[in-house]
Amino acid sequence: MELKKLEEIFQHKIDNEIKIEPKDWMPEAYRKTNIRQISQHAHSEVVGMLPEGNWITRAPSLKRKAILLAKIQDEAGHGLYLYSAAETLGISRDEMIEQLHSGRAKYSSIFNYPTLTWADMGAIGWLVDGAAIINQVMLCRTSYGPYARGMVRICKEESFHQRQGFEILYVLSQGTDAQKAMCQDAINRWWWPSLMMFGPTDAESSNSEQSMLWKIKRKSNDELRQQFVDMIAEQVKVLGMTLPDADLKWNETKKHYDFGAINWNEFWNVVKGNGPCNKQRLNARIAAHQNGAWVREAAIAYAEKQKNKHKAA
Ligand code: FAQ
Repeated sequence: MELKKLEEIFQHKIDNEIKIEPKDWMPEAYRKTNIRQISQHAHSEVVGMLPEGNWITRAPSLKRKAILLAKIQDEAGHGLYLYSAAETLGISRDEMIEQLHSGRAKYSSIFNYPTLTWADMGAIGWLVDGAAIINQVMLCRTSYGPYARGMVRICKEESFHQRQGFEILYVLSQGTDAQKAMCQDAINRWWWPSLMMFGPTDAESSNSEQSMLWKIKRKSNDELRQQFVDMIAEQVKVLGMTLPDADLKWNETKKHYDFGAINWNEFWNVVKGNGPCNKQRLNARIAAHQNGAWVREAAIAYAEKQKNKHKAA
C-alpha cells in the first residue's frame, strides 16, 4: 500500500479513538516516541524500587514490612508489563536495559533522592505514587493499545500504594511530637521533587505537542501538575501538616491553587545525572543485572531443555 494511504488509515484510527496495535502500520516517529516513553517509564518503575528497598529491613513492624515488600514487588511487575509493551514495538529488553545502564535512557528524576527516615515511605506512597497516578490515569487512554491496557492494571495497584503511603503519614501525624516532626520533614523534602515528576513546563516540553497530537499524552505537563497540587493541598489538611510553599493559595477566580516557582535548575541537574543519588542508583541496577546473569542463563538452558524434550516426544 502506498505511504499516503497508510498515513490516512493511521490518522483515521487516531481521530476515531481506535487503538494502534503492534502489527498496524505506524509512522516511524510514533514508534520511536512510544519506545522512548514506555521504556523510560519501565526504567522508572524498576529504579523506583531502590529508595523504598532501603527500608525493607528497617520497617517498624512485621506488618509494615509485609506491606512495603508487596508494594515494591508491584513496582517490579509494572516494570515487566512496560518492558513487554515496549518490546511489541520492535526493541528488545536487552537493548532497553543497555540504554539505561549506559546512561542513554532517562528515568524519573524523583528516584535520585535519598530516603532518610521511615516517614519517607509514607511521603513516597502519598506524593510520588500520587503524582504517578495523576499522570497514569490519562495514559489508560493513550493511543497505543498495549501501553493503554498495561496502564489500567498499573493504576489499580498505584491506588493502593497511595493509600498505604497516606496511612503511614496519618499514623505519624497522630503520634508523638518527634513523629509529627518526622512526618513534616518528609513532606518538606519530597514536595518539590514530586512536582518536578510531571516534567518541564509546557513551554519547555520538547515532546508534548507531537505526543498530544498522536494522543500518546492526553493532558499537558502543567495541567497534570496543577491537578496534583489541587488534590494534595486539600489532603494535607487531613494530616494537619503543611506544604513547604509560602505562595500556595486558593485562587477563587481560577478555581485552582496558585503555587510558587519550581527550581528548574535543580530538575535539569538531576536529569543530567548530578542528583544526590544518581550514581548510586545506576550502580545498584548494573550490579543487580550482573549478579543476575546466572539466572538468565539458567532460564535459557531450561527453556532449551524443555523444547528438546517436546521435540523428542
Ligand atoms: N525525570 O518533552 P517532555 C512511578 C525528560 S513511575 C526525568 O515533557 P515527555 C511509579 C523527558 O524524558 C514515574 N526526565 O517529555 C513508582 C524528555 O527527555 P527525552 C515515571 C524527565 O516524555 C512510584 C525531556 O525531559 N512515570 O513513579 C522528567 O513528553 C513509586 C523533555 O520533557 C512515567 O514515566 C522527569 N521527571 O513528558 C515507582 C510516566 N520529565 O526523553 C516506584 C510516563 C521529563 O526527550 C515507586 N511518562 N523528562 O530525552 C510520561 O508521561 C512522560 O514521559 C513525562 C514527560 C510526563 C514524564
